[in-house]
Amino acid sequence: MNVDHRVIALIDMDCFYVQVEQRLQPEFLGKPCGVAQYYTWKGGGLIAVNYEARDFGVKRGMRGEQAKELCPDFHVFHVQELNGKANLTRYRDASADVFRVLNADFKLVEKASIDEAYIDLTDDVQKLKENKPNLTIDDFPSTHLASCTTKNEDERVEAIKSWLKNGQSDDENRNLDLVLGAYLVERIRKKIKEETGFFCSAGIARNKVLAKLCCGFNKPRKQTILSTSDIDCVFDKTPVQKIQGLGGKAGERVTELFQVDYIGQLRKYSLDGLQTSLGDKDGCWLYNLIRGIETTPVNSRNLYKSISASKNFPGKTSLDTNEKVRTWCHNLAEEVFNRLEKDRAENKRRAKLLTVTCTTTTNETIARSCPLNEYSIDRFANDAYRILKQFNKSASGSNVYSPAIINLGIGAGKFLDSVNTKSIADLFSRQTSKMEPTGNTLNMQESEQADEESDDDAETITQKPSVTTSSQMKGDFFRKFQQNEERLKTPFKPEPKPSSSVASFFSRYSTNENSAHSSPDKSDDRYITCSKCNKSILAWDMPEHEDFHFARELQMEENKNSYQTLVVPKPTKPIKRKNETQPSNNNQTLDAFINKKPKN
Ligand code: DCP
Repeated sequence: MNVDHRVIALIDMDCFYVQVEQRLQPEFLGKPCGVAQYYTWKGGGLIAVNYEARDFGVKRGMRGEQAKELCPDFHVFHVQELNGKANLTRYRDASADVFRVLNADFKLVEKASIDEAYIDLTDDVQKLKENKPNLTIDDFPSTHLASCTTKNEDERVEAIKSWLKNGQSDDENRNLDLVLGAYLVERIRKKIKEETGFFCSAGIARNKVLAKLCCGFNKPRKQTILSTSDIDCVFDKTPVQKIQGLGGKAGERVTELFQVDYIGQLRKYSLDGLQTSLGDKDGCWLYNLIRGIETTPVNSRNLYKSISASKNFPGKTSLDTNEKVRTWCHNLAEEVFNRLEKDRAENKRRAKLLTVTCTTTTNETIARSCPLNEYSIDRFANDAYRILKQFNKSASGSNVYSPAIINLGIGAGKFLDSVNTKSIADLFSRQTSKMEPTGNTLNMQESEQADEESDDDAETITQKPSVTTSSQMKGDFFRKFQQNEERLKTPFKPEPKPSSSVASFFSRYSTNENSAHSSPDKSDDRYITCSKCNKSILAWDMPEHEDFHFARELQMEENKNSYQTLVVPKPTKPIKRKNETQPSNNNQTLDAFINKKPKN
């Protein structure tokens, strides 16, 4: 298939957490509201703000009290907490509701974040075309064009009408595909509203990057088509960092290196020119992207590969007594247990490996696993504690835990399908006997950190095979910064049984530019430095950020075939990827530029 002829949509829920709260308390519908997480200080930090409140200038990141100053009627919902941790269950469940609707109607749906999904509509559009539907402008009540030429409603209507009417010439035919895609998206958005109560917006284009970009053009409750013929004029006004994959440091460096502000300004560079600075793959990726070509496929993703909970204990809150370690083993075990039970009911499968990770004040990271024979909070907590006890260097008999723990995580993975696997118990017992040769001594599976991993490479969702080929355009350099497409690297694991339940927050974390802030103001107390990757993270993103690291560690472990000794030192210098092409001139290449150590 020529990927340039694909029709891709991105669906993005509007002010998602607020809508979830309003669904529970409908009396707040239509009123200015926001959702705050953690610190009750000054009304809590806002992580979601609805559009009514945005009209008053209220923004994400503000404190609830600040919002009330701008908008006296502002109402703050608070994220639930469980055992001192943010509990996102409510939003995950709401997300699953939305994905159930999407999966029921489309085959190729990719969860991009808790409230975003890509859909490959190419085949659906072809089928629709064969049926020669008699569509009118009334079928497109909320469809807009990301065009620089259509300026008002009349022009929008005329353009859509003409695309519908003249599906003959090559160009028009391609626009017809997009407009048919837009029709399908109008329909699914309506269905989402009817079945979940949630409003959403969408972008429809030829590839994921363009769909993501134009989705934001007419939020909320609207959708936007970005046709190939409009790319140049749109790109001329699009800041480099607005492009998916160029949002973080990669984008910053591109703007510095090429002295450009807008992505369209890069059009003047030849393929050779871009490749000389960026390397072959990334230069080629960018060269094509500017011309509207980006071939990353929509990958269906379904189930979690792991379920985990973790928490940071910075400074004085570090876990420095056996009692504290035991308590937190229990708290985290409880969260994991609850999510596992739910997963078992929904997905008919069982995890068979329990993993504990911790980072200590001496910056050592420990990860150990043991068989998971039964779902029980006490069992999880006891196993975790027994593992951790072995790393306590304080004198025996003392209640001190040393070195103290500053991050603790418990997770479960290696899922078995309990429907198709007859003898899970057998398997457990076989494994247990293999791993626990003596009495009640707990044998631990140890893990190691893959040396080529960068911080954003976690993937915890099982993928189904993709129908299109993987993009080879993005090279290692951009991939390090890519917020969404790293999954191409993930070892493919066929999913035996498609499921409508899609629930993971890791991709939301990894797609969210706000989560890891490249250079925050040091005095900004909203940011905390992650002890694992040294990134500055918004305080309210920290629970997910920790889970993200934890999941990555768990997955690395899952991907291993043999039991090996683990040492996970804290990385002190940038890790070089395997097969990374060396820049021809270290001082001139973007690669060298990015890997350069900060001056202070
Ligand atoms: N979220 C979060 N922390 C952040 C950003 C977002 O917890 N730093 C949560 C709250 C959001 C949800 O994720 O409701 C989805 O994030 P989006 O960035 O999609 O923002 P919204 O859906 O809130 O608003 P929009 O309508 O602009 O997409």
